[in-house]
Amino acid sequence: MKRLEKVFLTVCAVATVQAISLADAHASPARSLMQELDTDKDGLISLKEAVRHTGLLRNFGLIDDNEDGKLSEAELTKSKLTPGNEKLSASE
Ligand SMILES: [Ca+2]
Ligand SMILES: [Ca+2]
Repeated sequence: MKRLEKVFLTVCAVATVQAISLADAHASPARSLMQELDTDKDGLISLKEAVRHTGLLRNFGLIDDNEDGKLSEAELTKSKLTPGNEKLSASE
């Protein structure tokens, strides 16, 4: 019984790790940045929040399409200047 429990727990752990890495692989760069930098969870990355990410900060003004001083996930998704979006082909 003990042995079986151990095997079961190991299988669970492996499945969890696989699920996490799978989710990571599917997460868009925009989504990852939002999760990483949006510390106040308002769904926008402010200039203050972007300070922690130099690559994003450098292009902040260019990615901020509506110039409200904050980056939405939509703005991050469509801009090829968003770190991680380089591989996506430009659609313009
Ligand atoms: Ca925020
Ligand atoms: Ca904006």
